[in-house]
Amino acid sequence: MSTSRCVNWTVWSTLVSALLIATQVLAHAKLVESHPTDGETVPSITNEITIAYSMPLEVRYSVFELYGSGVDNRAPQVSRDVIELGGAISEHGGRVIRLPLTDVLKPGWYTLRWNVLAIDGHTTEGTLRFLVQD
Ligand SMILES: [Cu+2]
Repeated sequence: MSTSRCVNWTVWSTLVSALLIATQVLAHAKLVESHPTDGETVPSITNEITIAYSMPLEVRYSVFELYGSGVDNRAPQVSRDVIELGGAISEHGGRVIRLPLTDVLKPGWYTLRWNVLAIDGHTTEGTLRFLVQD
């Protein structure tokens, strides 16, 4: 094999590897839809948070935590106060997660932190912030 063919093969295999890695990154579970949406203002009667992902989750190994001061803070800061959630309910084969709230949310900003395991074995995480109006 000539030197140029060797170089071409190296470049080609590097490109293929890069593409495979890119495809795997794209295949991770991503948040595709939610209620509330990030940054949304919602009425206090909201009784659950719903999140849809791009691929099914292993809900038992996924963590959802809701933080909020419960006071009327106007800045979307992350509070240390954890708001109790009911158990996560998985629907549509694990793509849609419903998180029932056990209590009426007081006005103020809330942050949902999620760290989920998808069926492809990869974990992804993110936050969702929303404002409960007076
Ligand atoms: Cu993945």
